[in-house]
Amino acid sequence: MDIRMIHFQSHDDDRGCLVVAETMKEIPFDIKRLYYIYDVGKDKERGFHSHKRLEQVYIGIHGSMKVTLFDGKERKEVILDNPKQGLYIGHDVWRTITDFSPDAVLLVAASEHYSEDDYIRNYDEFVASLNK
Ligand code: T46
Repeated sequence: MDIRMIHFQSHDDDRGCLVVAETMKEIPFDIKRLYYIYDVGKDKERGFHSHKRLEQVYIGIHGSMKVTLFDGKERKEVILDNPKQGLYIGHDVWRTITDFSPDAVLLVAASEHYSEDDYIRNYDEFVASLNK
């Protein structure tokens, strides 16, 4: 599965923590878009789609959330609860994000501008796309 955890550089001292993620270093693509998700209600779920070309890095800036990933062969669950780490997700991975804590903030760095054409939002279509 084309996912991996990225460990960011952190400069911690008695003033707090400063975390750095540089494009083409820790983030393995040129960032074209940033967005963030917060204030997710109890038991609400997000995602339920794959992307045809888009690569992303998810950073659990605050609180915690669970990311469930499936590439047609294996299924993985990752808890994001450390702002010093990012989860890289390549294309063709079905993802759902659940179990947001009330204070959760999910920051996403994306390799492409927003395009609805890049989404596969139907699970059967996703499975069919893997066999092409
Ligand atoms: C992902 C997870 C973590 C835009 O207009 N521009 C954007 O850049 C994005 C990401 C979304 N939108 C619009 C499209 C929908 O009308 O915002 C609305 C909500 O988007 P969506 O239902 O796709 O939200 P999530 O949380 O299910 O998924 C989003 C991203 O789409 C997805 O790539 O990995 O956040």
